[in-house]
Amino acid sequence: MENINIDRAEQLKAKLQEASYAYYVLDNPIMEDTIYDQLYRELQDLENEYPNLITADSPTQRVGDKLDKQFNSVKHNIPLYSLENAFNFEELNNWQNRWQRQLENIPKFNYNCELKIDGSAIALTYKNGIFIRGLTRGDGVTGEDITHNLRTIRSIPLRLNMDNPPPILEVRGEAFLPLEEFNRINEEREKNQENLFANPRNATAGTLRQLDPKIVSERKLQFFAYNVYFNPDNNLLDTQDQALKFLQQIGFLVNPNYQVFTDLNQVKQYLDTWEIKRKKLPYMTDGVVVKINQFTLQNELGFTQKFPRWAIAVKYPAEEMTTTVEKIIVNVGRTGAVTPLAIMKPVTLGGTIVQRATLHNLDRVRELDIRVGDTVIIRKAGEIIPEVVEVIKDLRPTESQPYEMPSHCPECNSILVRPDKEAVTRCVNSSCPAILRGSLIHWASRDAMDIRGLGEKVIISLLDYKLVKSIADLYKLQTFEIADLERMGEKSAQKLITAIEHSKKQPFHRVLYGLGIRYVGASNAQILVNNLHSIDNLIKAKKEDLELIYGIGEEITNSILEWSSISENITLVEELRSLNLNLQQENNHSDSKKKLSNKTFILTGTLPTLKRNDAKKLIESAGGKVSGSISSKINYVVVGEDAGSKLEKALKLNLKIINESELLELINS
Ligand code: 1X8
Repeated sequence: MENINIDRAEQLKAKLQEASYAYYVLDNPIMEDTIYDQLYRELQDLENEYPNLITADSPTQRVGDKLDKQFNSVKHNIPLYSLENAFNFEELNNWQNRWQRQLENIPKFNYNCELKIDGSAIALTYKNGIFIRGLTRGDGVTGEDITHNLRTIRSIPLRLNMDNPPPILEVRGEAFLPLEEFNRINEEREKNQENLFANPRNATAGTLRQLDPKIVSERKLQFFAYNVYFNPDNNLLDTQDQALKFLQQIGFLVNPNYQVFTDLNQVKQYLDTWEIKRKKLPYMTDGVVVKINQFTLQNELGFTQKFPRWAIAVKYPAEEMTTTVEKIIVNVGRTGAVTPLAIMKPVTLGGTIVQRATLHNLDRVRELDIRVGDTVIIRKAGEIIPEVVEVIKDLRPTESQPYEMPSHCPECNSILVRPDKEAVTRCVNSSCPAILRGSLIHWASRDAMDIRGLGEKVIISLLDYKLVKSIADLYKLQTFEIADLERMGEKSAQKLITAIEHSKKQPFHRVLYGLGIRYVGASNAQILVNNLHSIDNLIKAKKEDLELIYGIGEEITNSILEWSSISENITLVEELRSLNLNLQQENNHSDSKKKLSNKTFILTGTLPTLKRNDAKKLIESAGGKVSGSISSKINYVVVGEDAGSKLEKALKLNLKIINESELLELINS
């Protein structure tokens, strides 16, 4: 075994131990659960490969984790197991093979699929039909008595709806906070300057362990029941789906989205469907629990040390992952800006494989102190390329060196400059090949000219073969020229030519954005088009003209003036004109005619009838913008009930404050 594995295992054990202590004892998590799971799995994999690495103190050798003191610890009547995880269909398939191999012959069976709720597992005891005790999962053997808090949950019946209740009946399920309630609680905490809950699961756990049941009852916790045990249940319940129906009958809330299937292909369909649909649910789910439906078969299979053999949790892809840094490189963009990038061991993040993450700039690199060999947490922010959010320093190889930015441009070798006060390092050579490449990529991109089939790889080949030297050259390409490019061919070449030709019809605001004038993003391009109407007016515009436009500040103004003064840019405009691209705004439905055009809004608090998203859509469809942060540039602050710190700031800034009906009047007047 290599030393490197021994070191890694030791580092992982120490880090997991620390995280577990922070979570369970200090009640102050230092790590997302998904990250914990990944590091845990890495350790588990190492230990599987090299069993010598397993030590008695390894976190993998623990059934549960430590308990806190403040609540009474009570032993569970029946232990609560956790579930084995599968992260893809193959692992689900392996699970099926495993349990089937264990049997001499496989009886007729089916699978019951239930959504996995991201909350806290709870065990409830009913004596002669009366709720007498509720425990947290704890370490699975012993839980904490939180009966008084659970009594505040309306979806937990205090008396069972049963004629002859058994002496003891035990129900298992998940307590959770609906997303709307989670947001309300966090808004309130923000108002009171308290720490925010990171996610609904933490908020649920935090609420259940509140010492003041009044606070608990104010937070509208819910409970989905999914298991029931009582004696004798003979002939009543044979399958999991019967148990769910029974739970509903006796007064519990059961998640209605369960379904029974005969084989894994159907299960896969269910997984695929809910991977999308779950995003619309009013509560958090993190996967699907697949259970063998027949209790006789469940009993035959039994449990391992930690898990039932008859159930598995299929987890949806995490938005955060850990991986290791293999290289740090710099990328030169279309403005000459030099962006450091981490090239990492590929991992699946939010369903796609990624191996690059942006490090933004040198300040960020210094702040992270990211080095080759580091274990990092990466996150997908929207649809943009992922970013490194954290370096796990404790997992750093001993011989690592701090990263130094190169002094020269990797593309043209000119010296890089970093003006004082600016975060960005730049290549200022205007004929640097990276600048043309970046301009073309930007021109073809979705929010600009949206030329399908003209991605980064094709653009790089076009440049390699010197087929284009400017944006205008794209419109002069011939099918035969690109058909010869690698992985192209006649058919896709023809398609690409058509797509390029079609892009001539794109409206002026896209052309303007596509030109890539610094600080002129998609929305500024729209503002400029609404006010100036044509490229000629833009080129002619003086400083005073530009600064008069609402939303256009000094930075944009200077950048436009500089751009207009460069003769190559004017030449490009003339070429685009002769190619018949739109260099002025088409008439009719111009945004400037809309009621709220150039008006920026802030929404805060709960509006009496409109959901926040609907209010946003209404404003946007009337041409207005909705901002997330308050500043003196805001035109209207729309205030609802329980408005938080934003209202206070708005008052300080003397902004115009309106309510929902005034907003509707503005839109409809
Ligand atoms: C945990 C969960 C289960 C279910 C839903 N959400 C959970 N978080 C379910 O079975 N419907 S089962 C479970 C466990 O056994 N640890």
